[in-house]
Amino acid sequence: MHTELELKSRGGWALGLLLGVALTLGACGKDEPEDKGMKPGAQGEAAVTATEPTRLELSVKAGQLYRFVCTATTMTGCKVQLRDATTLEPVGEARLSRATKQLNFFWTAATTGLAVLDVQSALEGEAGAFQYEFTEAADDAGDSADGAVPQPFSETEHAFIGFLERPDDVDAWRLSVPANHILRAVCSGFDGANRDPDMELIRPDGTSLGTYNAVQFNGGIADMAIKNAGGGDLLLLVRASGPYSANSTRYGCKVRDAGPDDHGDVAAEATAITVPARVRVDLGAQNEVDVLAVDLVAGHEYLLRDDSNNSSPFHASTTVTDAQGQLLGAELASDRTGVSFVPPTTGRYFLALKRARGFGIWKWLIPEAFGYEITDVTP
Ligand SMILES: [Ca+2]
Ligand SMILES: [Ca+2]
Ligand SMILES: [Ca+2]
Repeated sequence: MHTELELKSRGGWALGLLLGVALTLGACGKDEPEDKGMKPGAQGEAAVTATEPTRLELSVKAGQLYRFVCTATTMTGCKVQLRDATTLEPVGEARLSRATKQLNFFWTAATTGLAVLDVQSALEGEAGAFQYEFTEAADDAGDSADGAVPQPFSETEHAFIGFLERPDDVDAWRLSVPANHILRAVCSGFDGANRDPDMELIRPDGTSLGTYNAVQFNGGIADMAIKNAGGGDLLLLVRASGPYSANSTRYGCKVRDAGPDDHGDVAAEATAITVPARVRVDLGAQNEVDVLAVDLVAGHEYLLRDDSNNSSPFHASTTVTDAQGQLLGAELASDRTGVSFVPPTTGRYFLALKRARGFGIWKWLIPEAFGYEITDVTP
């Protein structure tokens, strides 16, 4: 028979809680400007109606970078509009998450005081709920060698996430790539298709080794592959690309060491082969050259061909030089049909192979490995 007592004590507890809330609210209502608005570190959950955005007031300091993360829980995505705290006019464009539930909105406060953010569903006219987190932020990687942030680099693929906090932000990531190894990297945007950031690989002195954008496999190349001839750390630069929704954008990168180049790039580092030969040649890296050395007999006819069992129009083309470095044939079409070469003198020749496109329909990824053949077909 203690039910009534239990109810009474519960009622007392609830009343106490209400009083506490009222006192807290009273304390908040003292109208001290510096106490206004949500403080960095605030997080919570809120709802939007189909017609009205939810207006949030945030306490900010001039010159400070802030991050507001909206994660849609029962709506399609988030749309955020920054407004002038006095006039309530929009400041900058509204940002919305498209393919993902989460929107990371960054901005630098122009003045100290209040910032006003309107949150809506990314889908116009949709009601729903979202979670938010408001924090101070800092650029995650410097723009150049000085502020570059190291990332692990090995034959095990390593993935990391970065943010372009400003439309003109550049993030420099430092990678220790062993000499003559091939780095493979790809960075993709999280904000839907065709919104991948631009990538560039440079040496710390600023020398560019190549650029890449992952949009639609960049016309048949699934990632950025660059050989680190000579060694030394490389910097992966990530920046917004033209068609990319630059501001407040999260991206993910994957990097890995694809191992050493299989054949040297110059005659002095050529792989020696003996006729007849069939050699696997990997030409996956940008502008890659693989050089083979072979001894040939004057007046014999040699067939140079790519015996790759692929249906693409790509092949390894051959540039022939003699031992003195004299050019005897540039980018010969050593494709599946093959091309013949008759050496003028007996001696050593160098065959520099490069990936080339011939005739035929090509629909998908560009092949990287080729089966290069040299045979004596003297009649
Ligand atoms: Ca950044
Ligand atoms: Ca190679
Ligand atoms: Ca090579």
